[in-house]
Amino acid sequence: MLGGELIARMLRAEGVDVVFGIIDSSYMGLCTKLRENGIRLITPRHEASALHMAGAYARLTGKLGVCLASNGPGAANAISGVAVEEGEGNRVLLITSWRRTGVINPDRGGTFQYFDQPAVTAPMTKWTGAVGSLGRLPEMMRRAFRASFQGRPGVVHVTVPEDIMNGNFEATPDVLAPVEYRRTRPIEPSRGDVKEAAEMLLAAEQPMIQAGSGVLHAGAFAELRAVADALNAPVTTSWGGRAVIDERADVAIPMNLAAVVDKVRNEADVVLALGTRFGETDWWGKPPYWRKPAEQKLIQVDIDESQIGVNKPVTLGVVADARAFLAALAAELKERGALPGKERRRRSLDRYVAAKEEMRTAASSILQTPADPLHSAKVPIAAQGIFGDDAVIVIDGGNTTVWANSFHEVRRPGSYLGTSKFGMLGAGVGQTLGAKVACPDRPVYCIIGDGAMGFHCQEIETAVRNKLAVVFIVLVDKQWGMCKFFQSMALNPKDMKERRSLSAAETINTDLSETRFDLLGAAMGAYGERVSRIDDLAGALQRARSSGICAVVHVDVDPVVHLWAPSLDSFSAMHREPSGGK
Ligand SMILES: Cc1ncc(C[n+]2csc(CCOP(=O)(O)OP(=O)(O)O)c2C)c(N)n1
Ligand SMILES: [Mg+2]
Repeated sequence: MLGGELIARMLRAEGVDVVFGIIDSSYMGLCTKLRENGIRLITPRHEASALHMAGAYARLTGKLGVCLASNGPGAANAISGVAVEEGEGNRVLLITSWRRTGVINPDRGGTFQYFDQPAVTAPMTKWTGAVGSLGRLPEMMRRAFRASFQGRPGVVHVTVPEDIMNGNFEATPDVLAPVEYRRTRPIEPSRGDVKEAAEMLLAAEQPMIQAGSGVLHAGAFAELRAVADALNAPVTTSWGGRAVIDERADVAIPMNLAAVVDKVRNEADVVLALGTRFGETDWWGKPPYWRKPAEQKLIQVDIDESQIGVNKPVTLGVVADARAFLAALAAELKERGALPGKERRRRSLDRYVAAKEEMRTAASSILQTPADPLHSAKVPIAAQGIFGDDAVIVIDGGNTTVWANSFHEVRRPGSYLGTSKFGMLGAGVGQTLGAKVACPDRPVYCIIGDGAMGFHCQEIETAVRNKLAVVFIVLVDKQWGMCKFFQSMALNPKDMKERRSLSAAETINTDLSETRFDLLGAAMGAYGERVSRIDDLAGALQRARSSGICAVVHVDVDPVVHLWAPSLDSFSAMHREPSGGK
């Protein structure tokens, strides 16, 4: 058996049915054995896209996202994807080939297509392993799988020299079942932890839930709703955890309604945090965005013990899978029958519902603008109308992301992707393709800035070739909009506020020339349309959707209005240390 063939069989045993990567002779032993092991190979045009495709696929399916990159250049191109997918916390396994064992580690001197791949990725990944001999290949792959399913999801990298990848085992090694080498059941909480949490939440004056990506990875949507509804507890989310709840629910406090989010976090005396780190986008869990730790108890549930109490002191730290914990807590609450204080908590919830309504009404006043030029806020609304609530939306770009986040409403859990921890321009293109592979029967569309689209627009061809009928909606303001806004405010705030925009000559390299993304798409075999008027938008999106192939809709937005995206001041404040009391 070839080394690569063993890898293919081990992938199959792990339930892998798709791999993203660009072919190369250095891992022929693997690529030639994928099909007979029931594994589809989807080939992008850039290795970073392979990582983003695998990451999106993993996030939406709960399975392992596997990708390949070849020794030297392929691995080098994969690096940005490694950084992003690790940062976002997606369960990605990267397999790279490496040059033959005789000339590497260290470089013999002038080795072709060589760099120290594992040394580069080791500090960027959950685990990196370099296979040193054919005999240890099975063990190293098992280590990689074990690491992939341990703790917070992220990137695992295993590099396999070409002579091992394409070399022959003398005796055929056994392919074990996952249960024989790693934990395959979710980590259950102890009964004591669940009881204590229930008591703390029921004794609370005002409990709340903070949900992160951990809820998403655990697929704990129904359990989250059951607990939130039973307690009448409002649910705020991390940016990455946005898609855990239907935002129309009374208990849901959407992240784009920042003033209500702050209010809830300041009023709660007990917080139940699930699979979330209180990172920078959650203001490190600190005042004035959260109530003072001395007045706010925290129950933190995480699958990864090293995350407990890192940014915010805990009252009760629980190592458990979010779904297992929520299911046990829901059962515990049900067992207790009529819950004390539920009516009182309902009255608080009513106040939050009213505050949400007020903010939404204020935000929608922005839409009472003339039809031309086209207002960026209207694009996500029109798109949601055409693609429906079951679609997967991918959001990418600078201000484009802010506009889309502000005016899209998540109505079905697990329907939203972005790079909330990295803000990686262009990653959305690969994510969109990965999402369609994961959810072939759901519409998948991406709202993306013209700057962002430029990073990976070659993947339109990948979508066409692989018959992935996704729709890219490119917001064309002919600028690095978000950078232009912040730069203009820094260089000349007075004129910027008066004239609402500075010219190219007054700013530093923030303007782009026009790219006709509709024609670019058409050149690669996609359906393309250009829209400049709001009245034409819905029709164009509908035609793009029904084209049945990958489509690119170029949308000319008002470049001045586009600069003034909502809440940019709070985005800017987020980069500084919050300065509240203890
Ligand atoms: C890969 C990458 N490079 C640079 C940046 C810094 N950056 C943040 S927003 C932005 C401008 C984005 O322009 P565009 O995609 O056109 O979106 P717009 O703000 O115009 O809506 C840049 C360059 C980044 N986030 N990612
Ligand atoms: Mg732009």
